[in-house]
Amino acid sequence: MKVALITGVTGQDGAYLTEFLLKKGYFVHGIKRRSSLFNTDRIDHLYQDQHEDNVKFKLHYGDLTDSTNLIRIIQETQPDEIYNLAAMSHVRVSFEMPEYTANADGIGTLRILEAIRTLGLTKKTKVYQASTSELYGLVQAVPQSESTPFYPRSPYAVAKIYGYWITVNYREAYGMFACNGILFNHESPLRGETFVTRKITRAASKIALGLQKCLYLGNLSAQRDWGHAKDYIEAMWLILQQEKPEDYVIATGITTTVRDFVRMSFAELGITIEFSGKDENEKGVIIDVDAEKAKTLGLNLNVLHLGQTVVKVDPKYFRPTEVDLLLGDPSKSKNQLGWQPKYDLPALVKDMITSDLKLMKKDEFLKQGGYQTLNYFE
Ligand code: NDP
Ligand code: GDR
Repeated sequence: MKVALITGVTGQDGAYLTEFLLKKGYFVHGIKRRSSLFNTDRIDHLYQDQHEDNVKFKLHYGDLTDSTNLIRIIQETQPDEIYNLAAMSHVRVSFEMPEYTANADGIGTLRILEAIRTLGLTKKTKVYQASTSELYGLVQAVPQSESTPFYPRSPYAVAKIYGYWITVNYREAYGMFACNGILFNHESPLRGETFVTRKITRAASKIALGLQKCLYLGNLSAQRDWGHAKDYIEAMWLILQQEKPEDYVIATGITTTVRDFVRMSFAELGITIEFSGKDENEKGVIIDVDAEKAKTLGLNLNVLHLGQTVVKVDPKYFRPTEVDLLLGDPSKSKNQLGWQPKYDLPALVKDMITSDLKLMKKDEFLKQGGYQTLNYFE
């Protein structure tokens, strides 16, 4: 039985990858951080009572900033494959926490690689490093491929560029099977709530139910190459199953503005939005509602009115330096890995809206029953 160790197991990708590897028959170890509240929501359905026989999924407390902890976990678990997914992954937040981001996302990668070397596992343990399209940053060329030069635009991207190169260096210096997946943005119903797609699908669902009036966003003109996380974690696995260790771009090859993602999300709920104005004064207004569609979704769009402003710009979400355009060229991964995504953008939006509408209806139901908030101090 193959053994995998996943850092960042409680995150979006960690959850999907755990499910995928368990289905493939792996024994999966995951590293989770200690927190004062439960942080395993995304993987609770996969967790087994550790007293049962045949346990195939085990969690270990750990942190990418703690070398000795990582060395001990890797020694105990002797993994065939390590997927290094843990990171302070929010680009905007990295401007507020640059030093921590460098430590976890940059040096954290080194700690994993060095632990493998220290333990004499360089020939046994393969490493997948979660690199990112943010490395391309300020546009040098489009579409962006494995040979496009990098120009990072945030403390996050600068930390990840260290992770990228230290992975290449350990591969070349010590013959390790260590690879970078340069993944473009990938989303899902499990996406963190403060990333733009999930922020939009949650807010659109709430607005359609009359639970929220307006959605405040930053740069609506940013363009991203968005795919589905379920497709992208499969590419991670494929990268480690090849004969030779190499780096791969994983993307859809289509780019879309944040503004269009907003339009598509509302449209999925039967609401047509038109944008007007410029920069900080741009706003999105309802110009039509599709009563038939709303009915099939169990929505009463009477809570909305034509001309209602449902999207506004709040400059606090602008970034000191922005990445304007990401568009990946996935030719190498399609040709060499045989990777083929199953979801396109409309299918992704539909999946996220379906899931968030269900969640928000639950909220609405609880609110009607008087259970909106739980006050611990009552
Ligand atoms: P998430 O933010 O959803 O998950 C990040 C995970 O890392 C969480 O489990 C988090 O734990 C954990 N983590 C954060 N800091 C530490 C630390 N110091 N020590 C140990 N664990 C830590 O990210 P995604 O799942 O979306 O992304 C996975 C990886 O891929 C990340 O490295 C990200 O930077 C990278 N990436 C993501 C892309 C995307 O579009 N999603 C695209 C390209 C790269 P906790 O749950 O406790 O917060
Ligand atoms: P990104 O994702 O920075 O590309 O990093 P995010 O969803 O945060 O932003 C995408 C674009 O949308 C613009 N934007 C907003 N972003 C957020 N979060 N909130 C807003 O209100 C908002 N309004 C507009 C942003 O300016 C940006 O241009 C993600 C992360 O998962 C990284 O870890 C990963 O490496 C990259 O994708 C690839």
